[in-house]
Amino acid sequence: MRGHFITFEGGEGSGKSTHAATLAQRLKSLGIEVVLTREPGGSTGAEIIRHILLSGIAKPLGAETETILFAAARHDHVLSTILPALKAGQWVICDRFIDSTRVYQGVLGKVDPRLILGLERVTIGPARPDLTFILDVPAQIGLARAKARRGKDVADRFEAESVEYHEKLRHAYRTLAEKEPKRCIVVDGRAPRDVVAERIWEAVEKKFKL
Ligand code: Z5A
Repeated sequence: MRGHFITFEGGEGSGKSTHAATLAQRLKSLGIEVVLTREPGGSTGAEIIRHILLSGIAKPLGAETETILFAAARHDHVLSTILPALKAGQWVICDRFIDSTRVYQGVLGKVDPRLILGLERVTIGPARPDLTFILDVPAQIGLARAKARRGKDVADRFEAESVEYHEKLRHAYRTLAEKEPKRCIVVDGRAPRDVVAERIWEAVEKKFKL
């Protein structure tokens, strides 16, 4: 039987990595085999492309080229990591996936939706998420958390964008969730960590009848 595929989405510092890892741990404690992965990245080829994208050197090439690079990374990730795990009956938890492209490159980057959806169809094949958590926090809070965690390191290509940009992202994620209510659940990421984790767990228990 195919395993289940859960993705985490949201703005910078919204708590995706924290809650993807917490959920993976809780599922593992029940004896479930889990692959915890991320985008861009999650496979050897995709991690190389991640460096190019987050360094910002591809930004001058334009939003379309960045979109194609994200798609190339996803193609390798899906083929090398996600599909083999799902076929083996494992659960896959992924920190960012197709909705990041739809929001960052599509809504914010104004890339033609036909290119976004065409690349999506080609790269993901049957690897469509069963459930997506959208962690919702005001941009100021997310950016402050990311900055505190980063310390003296330089902000990456996306973190360096303005607060206004990050607020638009938040709005775009909420709109996306309204369009796909069966797959997407918006979780208030401002709540304390254990409260957020419990909300996520309740939704997983309900969806997959654990
Ligand atoms: N991108 C794209 O444009 N198109 C695409 O198709 C894809 C990606 C796939 C990847 O950046 C960038 O690529 C991303 C979009 C773009 N850029 N942005 N912005 P990344 O992987 O380096 O970073 P990120 O995905 O944005 O995640 P992040 O900054 O690591 O944040 P996070 O995973 O959402 O948050 P976190 O690491 O779990 O938490 C941040 C801090 O807050 C940390 O210290 C936690 O301990 C703390 N935290 C977490 N939850 C709480 C609560 N509830 N209360 C208080 N503090 C908390």
